[in-house]
Amino acid sequence: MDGSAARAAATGTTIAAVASPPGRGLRAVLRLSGPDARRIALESCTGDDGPPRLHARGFEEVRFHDGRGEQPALLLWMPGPRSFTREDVVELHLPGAPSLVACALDRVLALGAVPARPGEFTRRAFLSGRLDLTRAEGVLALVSARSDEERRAATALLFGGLDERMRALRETLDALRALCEASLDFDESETGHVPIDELRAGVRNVHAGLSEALAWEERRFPAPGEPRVVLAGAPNAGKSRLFNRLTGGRALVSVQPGTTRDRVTGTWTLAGTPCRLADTAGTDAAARGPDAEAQAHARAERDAADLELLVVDAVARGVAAPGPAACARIVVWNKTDLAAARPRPPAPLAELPWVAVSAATGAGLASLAEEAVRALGLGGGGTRRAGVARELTVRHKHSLRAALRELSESLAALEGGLSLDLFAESLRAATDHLDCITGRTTPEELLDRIFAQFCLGK
Ligand SMILES: Nc1nc2c(ncn2[C@@H]2O[C@H](COP(=O)(O)OP(=O)(O)OP(=O)(O)O)[C@@H](O)[C@H]2O)c(=O)[nH]1
Ligand SMILES: [Mg+2]
Repeated sequence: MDGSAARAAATGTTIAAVASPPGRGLRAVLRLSGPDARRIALESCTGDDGPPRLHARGFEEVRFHDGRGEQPALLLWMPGPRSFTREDVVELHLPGAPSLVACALDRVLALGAVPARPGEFTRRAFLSGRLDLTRAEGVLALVSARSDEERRAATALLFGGLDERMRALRETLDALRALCEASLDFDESETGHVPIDELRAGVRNVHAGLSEALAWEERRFPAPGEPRVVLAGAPNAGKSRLFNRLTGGRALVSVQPGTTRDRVTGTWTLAGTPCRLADTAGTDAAARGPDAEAQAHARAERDAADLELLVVDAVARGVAAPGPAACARIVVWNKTDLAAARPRPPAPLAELPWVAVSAATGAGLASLAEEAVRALGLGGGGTRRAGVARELTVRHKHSLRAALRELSESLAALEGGLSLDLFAESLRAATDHLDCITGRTTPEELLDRIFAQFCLGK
């Protein structure tokens, strides 16, 4: 068990949450972790002939009693310490009807479980030493990944690419510090040997290892590119005319719905930051053939975007409620120069941030830019609403660079006659930077911030 295990607090509570996405589905997963998980399973479920067997060999068919009736369920029993959290874990796979799932959750809470906070299962895995912080971040990055690139970057973390490197380097640093401290106890006249060369060579090795880890991290997640903004909305809403206004581009504009097929990209500069703006085909669920392909391209653009501008025609009737967005979204209430335009969007849209504009006259575009700057966090202060993955890599690189700086400075100081005890101190400081990456000494507020980004049930 490593150092993070030492941080494990005996939580005592048993947490419960629905671990499957909200809404209807074939199955919903209710997850419990903690000392009462077993008792709650025994009290809420029955098997063929009496209580469930809890055999830890895969799914067991049971009936779950939610207090009002019973539901067929599959029960998965994962006793600690071999479970994800190292606590007793129970998963109940239930029919994916939201009302049944809500009843089931109520029932386990009534039996003594407490609602899990977002990311609390993973946090318990981290606190019990099951995962270091970088692997826990891998879980987070994987569930929030929006592109193949982000998925690959997340699995590299989850499989321990950074954790293993940090572990090996930390061990070497510990050994070097021990050598320093042992040398302090003997003076040169007694032993005839202060292993300066050995220390120097060892620290150079760690320095090289850290540089390799930084290069790995840079390869894993290349420097964040420019913010990506996508124009989306129904055919004919005015996306291409707006695109041309914002980028000075020449996308085809026509009264004919379905004009844009291939995505077109250009640069929209916001608060001095060049952003990649993409114009896409108008959303059409009924599209077939090449149009269906254009829809797939548009979807991929939306999935990889940091901000979606949902362009809506202020004259058109029967505006559809928007589906879920993968990123921040602003409603662009367009064509407000026309006499028939309604002044504001109807209910479901007006709940989102919205701006009234005219792509024809340019009215409202300054407000749109302000709103976009805010949504992307470009105005200073705010963090960009870009993928979680980008934020994590910034954290890793910051600590790796700090450790590298510490070692370079201490090597230089050693040449200048730095005492061994001060040298040992600076090795300690470099170790602290590594521990901040893996979570041994990560401040509690930072852990809170990281785990708060998880979704419920993870
Ligand atoms: N009056 C007025 N007309 C506009 C405005 N924006 C777009 N239009 C017109 O609306 C029609 C459709 O505009 P496009 O920009 O091609 O619309 P689109 O959303 O790109 O359409 P698709 O590519 O078919 O999805 C064109 O005739 C535009 O000139 C506006 O703000 N005011
Ligand atoms: Mg268009």
